[in-house]
Amino acid sequence: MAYIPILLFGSSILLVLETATGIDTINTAQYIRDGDTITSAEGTYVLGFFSPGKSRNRYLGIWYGKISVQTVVWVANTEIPLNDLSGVLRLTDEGILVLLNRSGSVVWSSSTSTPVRNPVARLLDSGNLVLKEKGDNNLENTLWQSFQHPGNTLLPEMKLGRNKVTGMDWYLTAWKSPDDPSKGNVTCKLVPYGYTEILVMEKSKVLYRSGPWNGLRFSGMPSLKPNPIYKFEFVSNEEEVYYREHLTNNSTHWRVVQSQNGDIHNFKWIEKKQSWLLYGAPKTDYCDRYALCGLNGICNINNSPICDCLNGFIPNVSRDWNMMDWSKGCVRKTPLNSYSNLDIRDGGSGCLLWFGDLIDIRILHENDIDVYIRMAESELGALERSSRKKHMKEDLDLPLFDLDIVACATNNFSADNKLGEGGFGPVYKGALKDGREIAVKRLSKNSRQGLDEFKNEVKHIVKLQHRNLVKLLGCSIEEDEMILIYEFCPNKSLDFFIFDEKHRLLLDWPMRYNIINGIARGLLYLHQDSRLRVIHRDLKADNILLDYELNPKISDFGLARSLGGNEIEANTNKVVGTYGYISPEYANFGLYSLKSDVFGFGVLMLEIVSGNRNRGFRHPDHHMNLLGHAWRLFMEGRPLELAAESIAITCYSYEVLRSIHVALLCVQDKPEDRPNMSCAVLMLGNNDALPQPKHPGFFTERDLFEASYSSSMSKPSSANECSISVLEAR
Ligand SMILES: *[C@@H]1O[C@H](CO)[C@@H](O)[C@H](O)[C@H]1NC(C)=O
Ligand SMILES: *[C@@H]1O[C@H](CO)[C@@H](O)[C@H](O)[C@H]1NC(C)=O
Ligand SMILES: *[C@@H]1O[C@H](CO)[C@@H](O)[C@H](O)[C@H]1NC(C)=O
Ligand SMILES: *[C@@H]1O[C@H](CO)[C@@H](O)[C@H](O)[C@H]1NC(C)=O
Ligand SMILES: *[C@@H]1O[C@H](CO)[C@@H](O)[C@H](O)[C@H]1NC(C)=O
Ligand SMILES: *[C@@H]1O[C@H](CO)[C@@H](O)[C@H](O)[C@H]1NC(C)=O
Ligand SMILES: *[C@@H]1O[C@H](CO)[C@@H](O)[C@H](O)[C@H]1NC(C)=O
Ligand SMILES: CC(=O)N[C@H]1CO[C@H](CO)[C@@H](O)[C@@H]1O
Repeated sequence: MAYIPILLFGSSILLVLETATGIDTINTAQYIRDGDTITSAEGTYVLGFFSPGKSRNRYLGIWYGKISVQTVVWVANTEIPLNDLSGVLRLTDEGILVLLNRSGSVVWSSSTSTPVRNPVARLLDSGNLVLKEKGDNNLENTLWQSFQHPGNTLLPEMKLGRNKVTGMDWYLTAWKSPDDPSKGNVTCKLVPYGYTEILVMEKSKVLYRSGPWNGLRFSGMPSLKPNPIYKFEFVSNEEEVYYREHLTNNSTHWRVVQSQNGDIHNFKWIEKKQSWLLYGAPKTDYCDRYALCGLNGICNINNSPICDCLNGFIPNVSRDWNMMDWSKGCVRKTPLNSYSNLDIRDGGSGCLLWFGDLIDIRILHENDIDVYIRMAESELGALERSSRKKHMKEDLDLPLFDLDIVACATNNFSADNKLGEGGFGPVYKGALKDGREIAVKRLSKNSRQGLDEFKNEVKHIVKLQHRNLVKLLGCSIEEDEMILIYEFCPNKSLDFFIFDEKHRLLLDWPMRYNIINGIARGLLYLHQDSRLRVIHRDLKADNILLDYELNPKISDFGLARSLGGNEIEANTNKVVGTYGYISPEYANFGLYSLKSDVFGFGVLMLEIVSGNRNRGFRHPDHHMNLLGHAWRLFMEGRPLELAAESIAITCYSYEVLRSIHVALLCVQDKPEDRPNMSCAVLMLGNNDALPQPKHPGFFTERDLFEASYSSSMSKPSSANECSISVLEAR
C-alpha cells in the first residue's frame, strides 16, 4: 500500500493520505485518484473514474466488476464533469465524501446531517456505496447511500419510491445522452399517494403509466410477471412506499434502465455471449400514451380507430372525435344525479374505487380486470346490448352495419320484403344504396334458442369461405336487434323449384346435376378442407340457396358443430335437424358424425332426382318412403323410373343413374358403409364401378315415425307433422 503526499490546493493544509485501491472501503485517511478503484468484497462492483461513450470528461462512478463491457450503474458528479485526470475522492472527518478537481474545489459531495465519530465509505456487493460508522453494518443506520440517489439505473435491492418521513424521493432520471450522464428530461417515478403507480414523465407531463398496484402487479403492465430471474415487491407502510426487485440468484447481473426517450428497459447479462440482452422490455404502443383517448375514453390497440368511449358514454365533441382528436374525451349519455364511481377487481387486493372522470384506460389482452362503472338506471338495458355487440365484434371480426342502413335497405323490414323464415327468425330481401342486394336475417326478439343459433351461425360461417357456401357480409347488433346480412341469392332455395309442379319444369337435368355437384363440393369443404371441420347437421332442400346462375349455396349454420382435429364423431343428448333428413344413428342414439351429413346429402340427391320430398312420400304400391322406394327400384333393375318426369332422362341417363347409385350409397343404414364426401365427390365424377348399396336407413315411414327426435326449429311444428321431442336431462 502506497502512502503518497498530495497537495490540496485551495485549502491551506497539506495532507498525507494513503491510496485506497483494491479494497472495498475508504476511510478518512484514504483517497481515490483517477486510475484507482475500489472493489466490493466479492468483486461484483467497482468504484472509480470513467469517461462515458465518446466523451473525454471524467466522472466518478460505479460499474460491474466481472463484466467485460464497462457498464456504469451509478454516477456521482453527473452535473459537473472533470475535464482532466486530476480528480480525487476522499472522505472527510465529518463523514462526507468529496470529489475535488485540480484546483481543489469540491465538484460533488455526499451529504449527511448526523454527527459521526469514525466514518467509512464501503462499496457493497449489491452495488450500493454506503457511508457509515465503522463497524456498524446495519444498512438502516447508514449516513448516506448511493442507492438513495439513483441515476438512470435501478439495480436489484434498490428502491423506487419515497421515504415518507424524510420526504426523500427515489426515482430514475434518464441521461441526456449516452455520452452525457447529466439529468435528461425524462424521469420514472412512483406516485406515493392515492393509487400507487409508476409514471414516466417528461418534466411535468405524463408519458406513460403502469396502472395502479393491485396487490399482485401494476395493473397496466401485464409484462410484470413472476419470472425466474427476479422477484418484485411493493411495500407501503407509514414510513416508506416503494417498488423493489430482488435477484433469485445473485450471480446473475440484472438492471433496469431508463433510456433517453423515457422507455424502461430490462437488461440481463448473458455470460456466453458476453453481452447484455434486452430482456422482456415492457412493450409500449400507441395506447400507452397517457390519456390518449381523453376522459372516459378507452383505448384498444386492435381497433381502428383505437379510441372508443366507455359503454354508456358518448364523444364530448363529436366533430373532433370523428377527426380522431380524442383529447376532449367522452361524457355520459345520461348524467348521474349523484357521484360516479368505478371499481376494478383482480386476483390481487379486492377492489379500487375511482370517483369522477376516468382517464387513460386501455384494453389489454391478458390479465383481464373487471371494471364496474356506475350508470344511470335508464342506460342499463342499452349497455347490456352494447356489451353483447362489443363481445361479438371483438370475437368475430365481422363488419358491422348500421341498423338504420339495414332498416332502410329492407323498407323497414316490410312484409313485402320478407323472403321467409330462417333458422332463428324472418329473412328479408334488401338493397343497399350502392345497389348490392342482401338477405337480412333478423333474430326473433326474446328468442333464447334463437340467440344460441345466431351465435353458432356466426361462429361457423364467419371463418368459412367457399363458392358453395352462402357468404356472410356482416351483422348489425343494436338496440333490441341482432341481425345477420348475407349475399342475396335471387333464385330462392332448392325446395322452391324441385317440389313445385310448375317451378320444377324450370330446372333441367344439367342444372340439377350442377346443383348436386356444387352441394357435394361445399360439403367436402366443410368436412375436410375448412379449418373447422364442420358438420352442418341440417342439410335439406330449404337450406340450399340458388344464386343468379343457379349455383347452390349451403346456408343456415345455426345447428352446425365443429369437430376437433381428429374427432370424427360426437354425441349429443338433444337431437336436432329436420324430419326426413336425419340419419338413423343420430335419431336413435344421438350420435352424429360427418356421415350424418352424408346421409342428408343422399336424401337431397334422391329428392333432386325424383322431385319428391322424402318426408311424406306416398306410393300406391307400398308403404316405403322415398329412400325405400328408390332402393326397391334400384334392386329391381329399373332405377331410372325414380327420375322426375320433367327430366329428359334419355340424354343424361348415365348421370342420373350414377346420381341415384351414389345417393343410395350415402343413405345406407350403417354410417361406416356410407362413403365420405371426398369419395362421394370422386364417385360422382368418374366412371369406376360402384359397390352395391345395402338397404337404406329409415326406408319406411314407420321407421321414421318410431325414431325419436325433435323437429327442426326452422319449422314450427304443426299437429299433422311428426315432431316428437325427446330432450334428455343432462
Ligand atoms: C474546479 O471547480 C471549480 C468549481 O466548479 C471551478 O471554478 C474551477 O475552474 C475548477 N478547476 C479546474 C482546474 O477545473
Ligand atoms: C443477494 O444479495 C442481496 C444483497 O447483497 C442479499 O440481500 C440477498 O439476500 C441475496 N440473495 C440471495 C438469494 O442470495
Ligand atoms: C446461480 O448462478 C450461477 C451462475 O450461473 C450458477 O453456477 C449457480 O448454480 C446458481 N445458483 C443457484 C442457487 O441456482
Ligand atoms: C428530451 O430532450 C431531447 C433532447 O435533449 C429531445 O430530443 C426529446 O424529444 C425530449 N423528450 C423526450 C421524451 O425524449
Ligand atoms: C368536454 O369538452 C370541453 C371543451 O369543449 C371541455 O372543457 C371539457 O372538459 C370536456 N369534458 C370532458 C369530460 O373531457
Ligand atoms: C320502422 O318501424 C318501426 C316499428 O314498426 C317504427 O317505429 C319506425 O318508425 C319505422 N321507421 C320508418 C322509417 O318507417
Ligand atoms: C375417405 O374414404 C376413403 C375410402 O374409405 C379413405 O381412403 C379416405 O382416407 C377417406 N378420407 C377421409 C378424409 O377420411
Ligand atoms: C330458373 C330461374 O328462375 N332463374 C332465374 C334466376 O334469377 C335470375 C335473376 O333474378 C333470373 O333472371 C332467372 O330467370
